[in-house]
Amino acid sequence: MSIRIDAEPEAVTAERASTALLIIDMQRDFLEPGGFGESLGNDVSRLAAAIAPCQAVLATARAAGLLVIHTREGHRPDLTDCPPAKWERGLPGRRIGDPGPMGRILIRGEAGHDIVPALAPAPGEVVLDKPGKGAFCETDLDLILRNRGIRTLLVCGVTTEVCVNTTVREANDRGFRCVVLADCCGSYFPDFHAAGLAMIKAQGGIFGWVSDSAAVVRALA
Ligand code: TIU
Repeated sequence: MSIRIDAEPEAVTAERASTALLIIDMQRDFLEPGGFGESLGNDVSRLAAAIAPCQAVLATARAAGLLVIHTREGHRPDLTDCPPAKWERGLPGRRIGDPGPMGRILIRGEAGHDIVPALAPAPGEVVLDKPGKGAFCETDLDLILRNRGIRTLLVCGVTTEVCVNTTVREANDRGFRCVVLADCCGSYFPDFHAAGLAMIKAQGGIFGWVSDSAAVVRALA
């Protein structure tokens, strides 16, 4: 069954069966105080606005039977998968692997690494752990999408200019069509959020389309 989603630079048409919802890194470590986002010097309260629109899209995608994939950025407890160039980021004593109020920062299995409760994965949904910013880097995302015949990704998550943009760029080069939902994304920097979205839809949609939660709910209802 075809769906048509209002978007920029123009509406996008896709097949329901080949469309997946990809929710990137809606983790406590990025959205709540005491985690990785705050350790980098950021005001984490800026990301909360994305939660409710993500919930609306997630509920709609579940009802429509779309493949749902949640990603989590994080590392093994022994940090063997954390490049030194990445570990060096953040305030000393509050780097990846250091103890914080939500457990060790950005470490798999710790409370801060969990997805926020409002967007908790349901049984049967894919939860994909990734060591990098892009969701394809050193993961089996490409394999999963191809095995399920996915061609179009509805993309939500944080942060707009870091993990969302990196993933969308990687997805484009692998041949996937990306529809980024503006109100379902968030950044610690409003200017970067706006620029990150503008870069996707510029030049006739060089990396895909920009839409929003209401348009997806309308299209899938
Ligand atoms: N720092 C920042 O804006 N983002 C990240 O480190 N990771 C994600 O975007 N998920």
